[in-house]
Amino acid sequence: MKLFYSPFHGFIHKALVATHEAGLWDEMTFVATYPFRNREGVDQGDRYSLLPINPLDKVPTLVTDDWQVVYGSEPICQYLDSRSRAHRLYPDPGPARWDALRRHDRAQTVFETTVMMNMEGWRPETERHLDVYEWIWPKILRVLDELEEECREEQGFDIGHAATLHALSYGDFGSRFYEAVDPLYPRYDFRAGRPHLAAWYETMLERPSVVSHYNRDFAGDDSPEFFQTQLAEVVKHRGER
Ligand SMILES: N[C@@H](CCC(=O)N[C@@H](CS)C(=O)NCC(=O)O)C(=O)O
Repeated sequence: MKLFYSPFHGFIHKALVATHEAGLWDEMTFVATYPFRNREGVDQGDRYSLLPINPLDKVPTLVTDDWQVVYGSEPICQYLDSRSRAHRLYPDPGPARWDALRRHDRAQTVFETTVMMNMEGWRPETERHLDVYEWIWPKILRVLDELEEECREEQGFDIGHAATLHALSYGDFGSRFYEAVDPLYPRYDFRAGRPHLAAWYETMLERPSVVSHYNRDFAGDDSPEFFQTQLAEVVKHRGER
């Protein structure tokens, strides 16, 4: 299997957590893919374009051992979970599953809207749209408050929790590393005033699937040449199917 993903390990990647939790880490070839800038902040243009296998040109994109392309983090996590030989992240159909999927969707929306705010910050300061921040931030704050309530109870670990770690850590990453200064809540700390959420998060940082990559250097080859070799292999095998 190959996982094309952006190797910014300053935040927790749901697809990497799912790979690790499933016990499939050693079977995965991790292919560094920069949709925009690399880790040095240099725009990569189309040197890492996934267009031959994904019309959305987005990471993460998974290629299975049968050369099937699965894109979108949610289908990828479901696929990995279906092959799990360790900790399952998706409960069977029933209330526990619907709750996990609800929390997953909530976190995914927080993540994707935080990406939107970060990208808004790439514009020159005078061209940023304040209404984007005013629309998104109240949703995020309500979610954080709901998380604080939920974390009063003992939590298991399912796809909703993995997605929550992804979203919260990405928000941290955004406020620490992006040049954008949020006009409403610069350098916002989700832990402040939310002790139960803060405690849960700290505990989660010790989970092996998080330790696997979070705040660690990417150890592989992140050159465009390696990316292109891996992509060409996929295109070739798909052409032969
Ligand atoms: N719904 C997708 C969203 C993934 C996503 O937003 N990926 C971003 C990187 S953070 C991307 O590849 N952006 C490139 C682009 O939109 O051109 C998922 O969950 O996988």
